[in-house]
Amino acid sequence: MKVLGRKTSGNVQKVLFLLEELKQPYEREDVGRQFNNTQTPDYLAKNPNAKVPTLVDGEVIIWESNTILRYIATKAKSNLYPADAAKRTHVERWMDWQLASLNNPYLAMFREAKLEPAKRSADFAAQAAASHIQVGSSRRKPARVRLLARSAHSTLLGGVL
Ligand SMILES: N[C@@H](CCC(=O)N[C@@H](CS)C(=O)NCC(=O)O)C(=O)O
Repeated sequence: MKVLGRKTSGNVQKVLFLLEELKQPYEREDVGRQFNNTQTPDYLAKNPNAKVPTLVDGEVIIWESNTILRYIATKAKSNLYPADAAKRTHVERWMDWQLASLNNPYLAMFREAKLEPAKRSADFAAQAAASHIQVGSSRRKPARVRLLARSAHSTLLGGVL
């Protein structure tokens, strides 16, 4: 399998984490942002959204990171993506939740968290709380964003990850 995508992308990283976790052999090629190579006819033929990651597995070409994760786990018959329909929903609901409910507010918070506190919007703290995201700081990382490990979330995030 070949992962097309820069390793600084979170969506690429989740694919790499799964491949490593399942000990699957793979190659990775630098694509995206600073490499300025997502608008080529060759890449657009593989991924019409011009985003990363894209997975190439022989004749099979897949875009959308969560779809790629499901493909890899299914192919490897991993219990990270259970065959049992009911058990599987426990993984899928969090993947769907991440995409539909967490991702956009998280990205907004992530970008704003890098700013000096004085430059953040007035409702930054309220938005962070509403989106289950906590912004903190440490000496090593001036701004960090982390998902609150609330009991409601930790059951599965903690259980699966
Ligand atoms: N929903 C898509 C989002 C893909 C996406 O937005 N990827 C970002 C990186 S995280 C990207 O391609 N940015 C532009 C670039 O790197 O050229 C997925 O999960 O694969």
